Amino acid sequence: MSILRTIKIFLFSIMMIPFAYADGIPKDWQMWYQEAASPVMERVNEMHIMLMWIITPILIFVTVMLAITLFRFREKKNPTPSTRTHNVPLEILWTLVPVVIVASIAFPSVKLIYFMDKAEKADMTLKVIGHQWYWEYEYPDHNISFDSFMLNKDQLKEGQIRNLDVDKQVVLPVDTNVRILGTSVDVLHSWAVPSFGIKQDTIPGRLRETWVRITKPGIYYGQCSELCGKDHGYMSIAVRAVPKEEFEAWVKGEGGSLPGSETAVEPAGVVTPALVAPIEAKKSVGKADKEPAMTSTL
Ligand SMILES: [Cu+2]
Repeated sequence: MSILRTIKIFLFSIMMIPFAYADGIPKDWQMWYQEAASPVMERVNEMHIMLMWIITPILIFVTVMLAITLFRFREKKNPTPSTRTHNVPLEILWTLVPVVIVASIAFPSVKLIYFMDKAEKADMTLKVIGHQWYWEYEYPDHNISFDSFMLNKDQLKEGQIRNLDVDKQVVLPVDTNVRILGTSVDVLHSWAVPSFGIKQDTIPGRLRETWVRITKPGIYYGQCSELCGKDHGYMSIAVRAVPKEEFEAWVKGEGGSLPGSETAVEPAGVVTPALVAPIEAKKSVGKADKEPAMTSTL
């Protein structure tokens, strides 16, 4: 391949980056993240672009400097090397400039970490429990729980995706702040859905929190992202985001209850020990005598 052709392909690939977004699934030759479907992922994208603008000039600058140094100060052309060891203004400059660069990255980065941390005001809760090797889901506000297994090759129906589709999808309403609580009953797992900007470790005996507000209906795929044993690669995640009315119909179809109705056990937006895995629940109840219950009043 000629150099000109390589350059042409490279430039074309860069131009195509904005169009290379996938929709909730990875695609062949994908060059960017999957399409953002939550405010968190939109901000992750923005952060990524900002970082590219910072690191690309640095990369070019260092490469050019290195090339100039290699060429101009080669032994043949420069037989007597300089013995200079200090240059105060230069040393101040090459200390201050990186400090400014790192600080300009650190502030937006920390801001984003806090934004990802938890929902300001959660409308409902989804609990994710990692097992070797499948996911269990609970909707404490709706009295629903089920296991979700990846489909084997011979179970796939027309249009389903190998190694990503599952026997029972997580269904969530769009435009709703969903608190996601993650835990595990055996080893470390990680509930990761790229379009949501979520990669949350699920840890036995602990409860981790994150959140999502899905911006558009669709099916979003993910996988376990923590090496958790022999079937680690087969713990797929499929989230179907639907309009609110459709979600309510799904809840009824699953035999669940809507918050506010008579059978609802917990009001939405409150974390109680009952949401914690059985072992965690026992701990929380034990602690409740001495400390206030683990309740966040939003
Ligand atoms: Cu896992």
